[in-house]
Amino acid sequence: MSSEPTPKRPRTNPTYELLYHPSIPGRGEFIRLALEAASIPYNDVANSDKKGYSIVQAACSPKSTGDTDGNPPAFAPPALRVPGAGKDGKTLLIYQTPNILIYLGPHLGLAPEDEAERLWVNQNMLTALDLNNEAHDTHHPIAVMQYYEAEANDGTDQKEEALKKSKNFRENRIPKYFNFFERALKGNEETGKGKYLVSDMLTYADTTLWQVMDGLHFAFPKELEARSNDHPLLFGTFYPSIKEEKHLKEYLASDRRLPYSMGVFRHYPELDRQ
Ligand SMILES: N[C@@H](CCC(=O)N[C@@H](CS)C(=O)NCC(=O)O)C(=O)O
Repeated sequence: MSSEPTPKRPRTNPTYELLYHPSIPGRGEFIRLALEAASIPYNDVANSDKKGYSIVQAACSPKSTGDTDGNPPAFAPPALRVPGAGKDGKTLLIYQTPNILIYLGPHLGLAPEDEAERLWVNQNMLTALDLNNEAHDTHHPIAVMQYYEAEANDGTDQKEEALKKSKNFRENRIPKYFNFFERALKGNEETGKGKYLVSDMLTYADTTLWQVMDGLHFAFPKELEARSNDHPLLFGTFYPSIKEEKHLKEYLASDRRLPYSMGVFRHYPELDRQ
């Protein structure tokens, strides 16, 4: 799948290449949302070409000591390639979701000018990614490399632990994070109108938190429904407003937006509120 949102400004950006697993939103979605919110064209390498995933695998190969452009090895996707931005005008390769967002933010117009505000954006984005990681661990509390489903599991069942982990996540961690973000929105309400976490503009903290909330709606629909009235700005203003942002609305309705399946956010009804 090739990604070509309508540019909203003369194209001065290089053609960004997103290196991620094919067919799932996963952590790649945090990068896609930032690029889409800014309406900047990019190549979603593993989804745009059948052979694309081999490029991702080569970039994150456990045997790599670096690439021919002088970039050090990457541990895991998502990674971003930026032609012309590397050493001596070569292609830059960076990875780690937050690192990529921090790099892209100013280039995409999704970061405030003010240094303090930028740091606030970063800390909100990092906190939202912490929540994302905890959501992942609900179905993989023991071993990342083993399946959740018992029958596919080499006899190492993490279902029982997943039930305990999910209960704790739903009862303690979700409200703690949601209370925090509600307070952050409240503190910025005068400027951000409950729509934005920092200042009066859309930032990559907003797109990141929005994606985590959306994924949680998919994974834990009953839990989120039960909690929606506890956090009026988060559920009543922020979540519905961000998806109405012009370019995000177009993206979310497009076939570039991949459905949730077996990534970070999975819907196992037994892990949701009963
Ligand atoms: N902290 C990293 C985590 C990267 C990560 O866990 N990537 C997953 C896909 S979402 C992966 O392919 N991991 C392979 C591995 O950890 O062996 C980030 O935020 O980018």
